[in-house]
Amino acid sequence: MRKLELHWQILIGMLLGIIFGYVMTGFDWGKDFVSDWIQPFGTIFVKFLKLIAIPLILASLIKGISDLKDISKFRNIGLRTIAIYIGTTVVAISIGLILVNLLQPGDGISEATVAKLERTYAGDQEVTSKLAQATQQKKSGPLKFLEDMVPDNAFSAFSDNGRMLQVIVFTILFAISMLLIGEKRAKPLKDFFDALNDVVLKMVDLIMLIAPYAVFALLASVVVTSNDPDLLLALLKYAGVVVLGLLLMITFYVVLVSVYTKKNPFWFLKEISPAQLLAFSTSSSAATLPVTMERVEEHIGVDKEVSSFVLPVGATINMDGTSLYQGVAAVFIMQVLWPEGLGLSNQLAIILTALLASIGSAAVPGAGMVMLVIVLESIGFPADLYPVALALIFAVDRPLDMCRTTVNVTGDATVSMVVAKSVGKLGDPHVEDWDDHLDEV
Ligand code: DAS
Repeated sequence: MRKLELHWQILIGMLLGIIFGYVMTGFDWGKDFVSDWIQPFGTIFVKFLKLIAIPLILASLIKGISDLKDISKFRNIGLRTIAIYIGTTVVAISIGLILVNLLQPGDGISEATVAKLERTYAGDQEVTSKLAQATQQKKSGPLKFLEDMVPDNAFSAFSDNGRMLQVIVFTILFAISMLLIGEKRAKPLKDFFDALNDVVLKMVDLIMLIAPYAVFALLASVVVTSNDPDLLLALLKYAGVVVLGLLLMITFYVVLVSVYTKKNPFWFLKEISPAQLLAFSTSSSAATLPVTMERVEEHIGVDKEVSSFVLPVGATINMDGTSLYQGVAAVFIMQVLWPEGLGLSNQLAIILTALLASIGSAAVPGAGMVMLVIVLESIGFPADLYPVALALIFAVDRPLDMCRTTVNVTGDATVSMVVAKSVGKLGDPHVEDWDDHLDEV
């Protein structure tokens, strides 16, 4: 297995996991066996990746910013990054809205199917907890996510994976201050964080040794917990519209990489494929971030001065896949439950609120669906319809989350290449192949 390139190893692990999961669904003890004896290995792998995400952000951001030597360069990279992130997210939402209005997936849903979905999921524990999370989120004002960016205690921010944006804000302030005290005074700190960065990247290599086996466990547990096939079929057109939109978004990235950076887009997709496959398997941009950073820096050639800022920020605020999904899901729900809400003004409002909602979405599984309630809220969706609205899309949310997280990660990698190219920091890859890394391990 070790001789295969990493993405093939992961792909084989995924396929075997899917097959194993389907085989297990044939036994009445299968679901319990997978959740008791297989799923923990996937959970451990995701926990390892999350374990190093915060130290990696800290070390790489400090190294990246302190390497700049000049704050104006950081401002230049920061402004370009935010502008391009907003641009790609607006493109994503627009693609989603055009497709869902053209293809009308809501037309095919019968009253009987809505009633069955409502009976099956409206009271589901996960749906009600997502509603509760969304209600909590709704209580806060439109700029709450800005307030939340600033930690009131650095140590608590570092101790909680969900506060990645707070870690980034603290670390940027810390790194800029290092620049301001001068290279000589900051040298001991810079040497420490440079070494820490190398150590954490080597930890990524070690953790990735178990990736093929871990994705086997992750996919097997997704398959055995997937919902009743007939409901999945009823939602197939809706899921198809989301996936078609996500594929068009990948095409947009491929064109952007090819036209602007002049790099071979298929080489680009191959080199980031391990990160995409992990994003698909884990449904978590945050868990995938260490691998995304390693692939973009070592295999694409984006300078750390750019990747160390663009990727951590992207993992938390740039979710093109999620925003596209929210555009499609919001209109699909209205097509089925609230046709009178389908006016142009509401659809334009969806572009803005899906942009903000995707910025506010956490980089963890299922976050996009929670923030969808914020999008619906902004266009005056009837409050009493929320349980059945979420029940309507819940059955296919996990597979769609896997797909949209893959696009989120691909978008971050694409923007890091575009920003690097625009500031002359897109070089040649350092490592031709992952095995070169593994041979060192
Ligand atoms: N799973 C989220 C992520 O990690 C995306 C989402 O829930 O839409 O990117």
